[in-house]
Amino acid sequence: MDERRKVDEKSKQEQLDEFRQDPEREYLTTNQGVRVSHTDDSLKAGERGPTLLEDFHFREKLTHFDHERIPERVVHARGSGAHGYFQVYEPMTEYTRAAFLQDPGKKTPVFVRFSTVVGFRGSADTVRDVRGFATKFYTEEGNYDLVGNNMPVFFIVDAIKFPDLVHSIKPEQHHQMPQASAAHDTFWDFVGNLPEITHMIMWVLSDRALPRSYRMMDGFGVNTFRFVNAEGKARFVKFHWRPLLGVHSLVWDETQKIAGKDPDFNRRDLWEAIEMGDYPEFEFGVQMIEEADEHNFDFDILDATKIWPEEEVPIRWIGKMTLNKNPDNFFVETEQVAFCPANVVPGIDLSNDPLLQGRLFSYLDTQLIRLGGPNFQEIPINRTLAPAANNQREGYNRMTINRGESSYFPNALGENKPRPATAKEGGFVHYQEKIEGKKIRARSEKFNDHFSQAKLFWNSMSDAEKEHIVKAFHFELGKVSDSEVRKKVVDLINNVDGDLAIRIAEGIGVPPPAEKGASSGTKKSPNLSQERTVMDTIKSRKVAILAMEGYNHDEVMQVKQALKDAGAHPQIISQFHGMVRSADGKEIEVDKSYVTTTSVVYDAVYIPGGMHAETLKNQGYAIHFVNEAFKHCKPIGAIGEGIELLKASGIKGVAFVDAGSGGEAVSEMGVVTCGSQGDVNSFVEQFKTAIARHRHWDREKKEQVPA
Ligand code: HDD
Repeated sequence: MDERRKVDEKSKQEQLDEFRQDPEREYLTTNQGVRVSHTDDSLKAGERGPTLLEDFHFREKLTHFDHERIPERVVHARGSGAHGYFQVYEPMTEYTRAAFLQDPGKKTPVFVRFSTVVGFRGSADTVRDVRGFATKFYTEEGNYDLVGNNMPVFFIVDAIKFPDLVHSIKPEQHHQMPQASAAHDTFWDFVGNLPEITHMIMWVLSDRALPRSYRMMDGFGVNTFRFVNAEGKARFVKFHWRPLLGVHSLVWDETQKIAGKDPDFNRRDLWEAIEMGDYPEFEFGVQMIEEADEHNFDFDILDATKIWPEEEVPIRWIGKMTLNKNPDNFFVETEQVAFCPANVVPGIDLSNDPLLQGRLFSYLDTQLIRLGGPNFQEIPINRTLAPAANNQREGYNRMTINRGESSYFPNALGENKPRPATAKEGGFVHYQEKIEGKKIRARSEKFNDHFSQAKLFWNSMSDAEKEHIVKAFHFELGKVSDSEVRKKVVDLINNVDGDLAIRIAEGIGVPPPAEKGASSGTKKSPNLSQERTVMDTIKSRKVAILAMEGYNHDEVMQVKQALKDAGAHPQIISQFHGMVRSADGKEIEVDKSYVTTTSVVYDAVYIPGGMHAETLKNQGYAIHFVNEAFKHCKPIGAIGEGIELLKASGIKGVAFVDAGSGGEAVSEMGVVTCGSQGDVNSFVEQFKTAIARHRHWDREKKEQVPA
């Protein structure tokens, strides 16, 4: 066994243990370890006199505090991290020599950071934005970083335009508004002038930009990489993550409300899920293209504004990642983690994708200043498990105590160590690609089809998804004050789909395009639609149970237990915290009160039977709760007298069973009702099915709900 494999037996968690400090230490000390006797008053010349410079404890405490902030990431400033592990399903030896992709029995530690892109570090989680999905694999051959997003394409084809893109979407220069939003003039001005952005715009205006949870979104490497096997044979690859819980989104109105009620919504969801043992799981997939087929597609496979449609290049699911531990310290782990697409291991190589090429420079460059100099790889979260050994020395915050006098190669004094490794010894050998060409600022012609895949995406959406995209355009462009900017975007979209351009124009007060655009294709790629995602589980869904004095205890206990058994998290909500009494004198503990929670943070709501319905139907809070859940297309269940609240809340267009009836429960558009004499088991089954569907978009056709 060679040296690298031995170190893998030490887990990342064990490595981090060396740096963990628990709060059980008895005495407060200075950074020099000297015990402090008093920390409430500074050292003064007399009880009412000035503070003395010699108060080293005061000075040290304040000095450290004054320097606690580091620059936030220029993009992806707001993020949340988690530890976990990755396992491959079967040896990938035929395609790659990467050691972590060979042995299904091996667990490779990972750290993942999910993020929004545009907002500052303290911005809200639920804004319309791309989500970052960056994974650091601590492999036995060194760190491999897959720095991806939850959308498979990007805004631009060449990294040289990245500063322009980011300047346009960030808050405007003169007044620093708006926060964490693309809905303003400069971004849409940029869009209208850059046709290559069109495909990505379709994704950003779709429901993908509003994930219900970091645990319920896809991940994509976006750029084209290579797999290289031990014989040196290479294939082009694209990487994918897919969540086992399916890809689910919030509703736009809901995201805006959550941004106020719980700006940490996605962060909290990830944290709580891991604490409760609902470990997020993602399957890892690859699409592979043989080198010989490089030019056999309508698109250029090095163009990051294009997908490789699954119909043409199937995805092979080769492994699974499980996130099972929250960080102990947000700053030290999640804030200081540093990802870089250039961090690859033998068996995974780069391509000439011009977006990727520029990224290879940018990440290290930004980290040098963000993390205070060239030694940030020594920060515990960034350390490799394979020992790093080279002749780099000194610089700010150097931690490693290198021994010996030589720090150069070749050397005789240090027996010529550390020396380069051959490929057989695990050395990274860059794939030998033959390159011939002129030194020019240009791109290949195939990059210039900006509309076919935007149209493919549009064609693949369900009616509800299409409607959401149109509404998103109405919001985003509706916020643009310059009508010329708005018009230019409508003209751009006219190249994708004439009808879509007309629908957008209608909502934003600009004339439709003079000539309806020619359709750029009728092809579909069905898996692009979220309608095809996993909809057979209610695991980790939050279900609100509204209960006031007089609720039906036995029924609540039965439904609550059934939901729990299926992996959901039911919570009792009542006017006040404490206990609430049932009709037959039993009690149940309230989880959240009317002032501490709101319908927008739940996935479903259930109104039990019992006399409490008389109170509920006269409470604005309860009426609004149900009403809003209905508007946001969430599953709603009601039994017996609970149905009265549905009626009081103004829900129309859905048939309820009679409150006092018997028989099976009835489910319509995700509203499940069961009479007080009815079959609660059938209610539970139908309610679970409705929750598993996540949202019931057919309700959106009934715009009558005022919430
Ligand atoms: Fe980037 C951060 C993803 C293009 C320059 N990027 C960053 C993060 C993610 C991505 C997930 C946050 C990592 C973390 O959690 O710390 N970026 C992408 C994807 C791209 C992409 C999927 C397209 C394929 N990025 C891109 C380009 C450039 C950058 C073209 C510049 C040439 N990205 C950066 C950066 C950041 C960054 C400025 C900010 C903080 C950092 O790197 O460490 O260097």
